[in-house]
Amino acid sequence: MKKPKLTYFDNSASRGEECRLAFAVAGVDFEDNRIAFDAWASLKPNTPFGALPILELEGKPAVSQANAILGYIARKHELLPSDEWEALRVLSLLEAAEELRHTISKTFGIKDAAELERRRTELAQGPIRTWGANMERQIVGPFVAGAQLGVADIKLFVVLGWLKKGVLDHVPSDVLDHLPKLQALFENVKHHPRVVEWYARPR
Ligand SMILES: N[C@@H](CCC(=O)N[C@@H](CS)C(=O)NCC(=O)O)C(=O)O
Repeated sequence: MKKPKLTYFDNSASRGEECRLAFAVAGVDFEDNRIAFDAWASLKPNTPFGALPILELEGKPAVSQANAILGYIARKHELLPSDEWEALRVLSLLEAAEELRHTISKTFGIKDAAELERRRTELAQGPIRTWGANMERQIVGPFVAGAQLGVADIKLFVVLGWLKKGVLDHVPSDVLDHLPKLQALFENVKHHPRVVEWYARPR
């Protein structure tokens, strides 16, 4: 059986990284296909929706959409609760995390510096904090569904890691640090042995 092949950009961030991390946490040997940005233009028209990540399984055409890929990995490798309603709740959080990304990405490409500052400040004080408070209420603790790390924890870890890097101008890196359950979740994922192993691997 050929390994599953995950294709994404060669950076440890965003939608591709959370799929890689889900495979790593599940202990799956997968092909980690990383492409350079300058190779993207020629690959793009050959992907299902012109975006990455894509997943290829033996004998099947590529599929896209990070949350669908995460759902597949989670169902197959026990990163979702066995209770159907709990699983549904966890999957809903993957969508909520995507909504946050979409909200923030509306400010990408704003060229005017003052306008960017205004929009990002508004985001940080409003929608991002509201999203965080809503997400906080969804966490049983220490992980989303309780004691066991699952797929939503992995996605939240990557999204929170993005905010914490402070790479979004005018969005303070500690914008969600006041939320204890989200912070504990982030730290618990970061220190999970499989996650530590993933980031310590030789590259
Ligand atoms: N809805 C898609 C969005 C995928 C997406 O926007 N991917 C970005 C990278 S995170 C991308 O491929 N950007 C390059 C492009 O759109 O040309 C998903 O969740 O996977």
